[in-house]
Order: sequence, then structure tokens, then C-alpha cells
Amino acid sequence: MYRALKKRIYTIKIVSIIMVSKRGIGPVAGLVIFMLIIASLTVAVYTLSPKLVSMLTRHTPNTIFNIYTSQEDVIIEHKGGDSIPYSDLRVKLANKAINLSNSDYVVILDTSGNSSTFDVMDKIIIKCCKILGSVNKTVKLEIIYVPSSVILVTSTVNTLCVAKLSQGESPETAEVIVNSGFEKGIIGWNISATHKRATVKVVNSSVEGETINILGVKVNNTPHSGNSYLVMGYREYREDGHAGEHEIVKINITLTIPKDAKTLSFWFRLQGWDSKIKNADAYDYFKILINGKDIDYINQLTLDNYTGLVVDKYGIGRDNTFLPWGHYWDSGWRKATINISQYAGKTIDFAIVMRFFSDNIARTWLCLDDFSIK
Ligand SMILES: [Ca+2]
Ligand SMILES: [Ca+2]
Repeated sequence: MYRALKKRIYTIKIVSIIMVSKRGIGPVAGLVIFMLIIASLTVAVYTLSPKLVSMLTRHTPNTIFNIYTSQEDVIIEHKGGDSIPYSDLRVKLANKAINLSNSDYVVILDTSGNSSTFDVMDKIIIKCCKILGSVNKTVKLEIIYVPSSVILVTSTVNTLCVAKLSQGESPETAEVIVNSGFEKGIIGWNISATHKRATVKVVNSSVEGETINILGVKVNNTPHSGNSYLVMGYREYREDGHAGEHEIVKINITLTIPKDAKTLSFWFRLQGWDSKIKNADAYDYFKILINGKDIDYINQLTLDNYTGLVVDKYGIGRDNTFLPWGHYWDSGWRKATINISQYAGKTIDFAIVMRFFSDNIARTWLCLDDFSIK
């Protein structure tokens, strides 16, 4: 079509020049006539080809995005401005281009169900785990408008950060909550145990019930918040191994501590039949390790309620002088706050270790929920 049009333009140009020179019109008047012919031709082309018109008048959309992460997902919300066909959008995450029509990588959810355009109030959910192969990464995200190759927005997101980030805001300036309440499982944490019979699992109390029966005791099974919490220790089984062995159950995670962070806190609950002897590495208690070393439990740790607990250089357990082993006790949910200001801006290995004196009589377990870095 273009070739035909071009040919026509040239033909008309030549004819007009011949006509102009034959009739003896001056060069200025000739140019005016020529420009008029070109203008009328352009109008004709516009009338003939609506597709061409749309191509020529298409502009880069003015769109407001809200980008934030929820555990392993990056969520892009359309908050206002123009609708955009999905086919015109491309997301680049950690230098990997993601075609939004490729359902293997991107799940597109929108409020209307089957819309083919990214409209106001719609969401794009990117499954980072699937794309990156793992979680806990800080990645650069770009949203590109394909027809004009314009980057509509650039954002840095952390795939483990569930804080709500506004456009352009980095995780460093928002509250970082590490897989905060185990509502989506144990994603992001590593688990290790000296014996496989130890329980390390996420409990969903709406499935298991608010109380469960263990050795004839009605054990409270409610999370600190939401439906789920993590339990680690000997709850379903008796402590394994031979008497006197030290059993270990450990969870750990790699964390990049924001530059302005001061504390890491979490909620814990001790339940079971065993205790800790004061100032002795004896019986059942838990430890908090940063980079493989015990924190300074006396100077670095604050508990909202010390009642019934002993805290010394070995860790935190039920005080044997408060209630000796052999009696069931439930500490209820308590908050632990650790001063982590010395690790601000650094990457650390954070671990919680439940340590048992394996007597096969007095089992103990630790419940965890709602981790937070501020
Ligand atoms: Ca929870
Ligand atoms: Ca024990």
C-alpha cells in the first residue's frame, strides 16, 4: 500500500510540476499547490486506513502502578490512568523478560475475570519462586510498554518482603516482615534436625482445631495471628534417641537487614513437660543464633513477659524452679525482641534452635509466629 501511495505521490508531483511550468505560474505559487496536494493526499490516507491512523496517533499510556511483594510473589496493581492491552506490556524481572501472555510464568488476575486489558483495579501477580528458582532476592523490575519501548516504571523489590511498597519505594524504607506469620507455609526457611521424628511443620489451626489432645492434655493450638504458626520440637512423638543425647531441631533463614533496621522480633510459645535448669546446659530450651553464634541473651534480647522463663547464656526455657519438669505448661504467646542494629545493611544467617535433653519422657516444643524487622 505504501509503495502504491508513494508512486501516486510521485506521479502527482511530476504532473503538477509539468502543469505549473506549462501555465507559467511562479515558483512560490507552484510550491503552495504542491503542498496542498500533499496535504489532501495525507487526509486521504488517514481516511483510507484507520489502522494506520491508530498507529500514528498511539501514545505511551499514562498509568499509575502500585508495586509490592507478598512472600514469593510480586504484585503489580493498576491504580489509575489508561487501560493497556496485556499484549502491549512486558515485565522485566532480574534481567529476564517475561511475556505477560505466557501463563507458565505469570498469572494474571483481574477483577472482571477474563479481561484482555490491564484495567484500573486489576492485578498482575508474578510468581517469583518459579521465575527466579528461589526466594529471598532483591530484584529490579521494569514494566515496558512494547509499542514505544518506553519503561513505564522501574522498581526494586524483595521477594521475601511482604511490606506494601509504593511506586519507586525500595524495601529498605519499608517494614520488612520475613514470611511473617507462616500463613503460606514455611517458604524461605531451611529446616534441619538431628532426628527425623522431630516435628517441624506449619500448623493450620482452622484444619487441626483450636485445641488438640496430647497425652490426655488439651493443648491450645491457636496461632498468634492468622490461621497458621510453625511448631518445632517433639510434639507428635517422644524425644528420639538415647537418654542424655542432645537433640537439635533448627530453622534458619538468610536475611538482608535494611539499613535503618533496629530490631527483629517474633512471637513464641513454649509448650510441654520439660524445663531448663538455670545457668546449666540442661534439659529443653531454645536458642537464637545470628551467623551461627548465640545472641547476647542478657543485653540483646527483651521479652515482653519473663514470667516462668529463665534466660541465661545458654538460651531461653521454662525455669525449673518455677515449674519442675514432668508438669505440662503452656507459656502462652510471648514477644521476643532482638536488637539487630549492629547488622543494619548486612546479610545475616538467622536461626532458631530448639535443643532437647533426650530423655524420652518429657517432651517439649516451640511455637513461632509473626516475625518482623523494624
Ligand atoms: Ca500466623
Ligand atoms: Ca525433654
